[in-house]
Amino acid sequence: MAGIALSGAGGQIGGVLRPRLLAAGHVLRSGAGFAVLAPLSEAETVVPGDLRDPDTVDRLLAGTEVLVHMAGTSVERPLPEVAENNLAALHAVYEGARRHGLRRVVFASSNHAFGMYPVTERLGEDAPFRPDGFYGLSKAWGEAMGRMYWDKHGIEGVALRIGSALPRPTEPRHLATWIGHDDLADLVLCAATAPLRGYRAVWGVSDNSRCYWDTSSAAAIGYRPRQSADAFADAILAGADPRDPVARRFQGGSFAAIDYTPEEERPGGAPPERA
Ligand code: 15L
Repeated sequence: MAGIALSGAGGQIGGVLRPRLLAAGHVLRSGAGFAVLAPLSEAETVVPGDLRDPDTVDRLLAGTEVLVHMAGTSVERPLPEVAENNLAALHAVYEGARRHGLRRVVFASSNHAFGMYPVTERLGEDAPFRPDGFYGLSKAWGEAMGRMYWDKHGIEGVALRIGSALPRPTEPRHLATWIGHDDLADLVLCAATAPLRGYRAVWGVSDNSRCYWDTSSAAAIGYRPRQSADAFADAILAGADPRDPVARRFQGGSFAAIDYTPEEERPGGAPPERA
């Protein structure tokens, strides 16, 4: 296939994906942002610059067919920062995708678009958004943008609701949310290459028995996780749980607890049910 553009190549997930996408035989144009990156092979071209600048986007997308958009703010931050990096930049790359006739955009969404669900609920592909902050809210907006660019402009879209992408799970929440690096790369490859005429959102998580999410939509694009947090459960459950009581209640964990208004301080007092 024609090349893949990878934004956010200078980030943590970008560092996981670059060697694996190259090893899978893809030609990469890697958007480095402000990081200094050396190409890993002759099959990789590094493109520096700010994605809000259409010239940067044009250089990133030239000759590619699919954009894997991993760039942006990846933690909870004040809304103006999130709006620049996750809303304005996403709009800029989608408009670039139109200019360059890209077939598909794979968008790094996040479990934090659903972080205010209680940990006792299991969510399907169609669960309504319940963001746990401005970061999660930006991902709900990004998913809706992917839907819009398919419906209005025919650009295929896959939103990956990524859990905790880490080398290994390190705390009790990760027993539900972990996605190992090899699984993440497999998922991205499926999302970039699976036959799909339309838009689809899928959960991005390893084969964890304690998972909060129904992974059948990811299976539908060919994803078969090979890693599982279960292997780490005994060691993790024997240790301390770093979450405060609010973080323990909600799927988003510590993100849900940021700037959380306690029930007794809310207008009208505590709701009848906590969820
Ligand atoms: C994410 O979406 C974040 O980018 C990352 O910082 C982690 O918080 C992860 O989710 C998670 O939920 O563990």
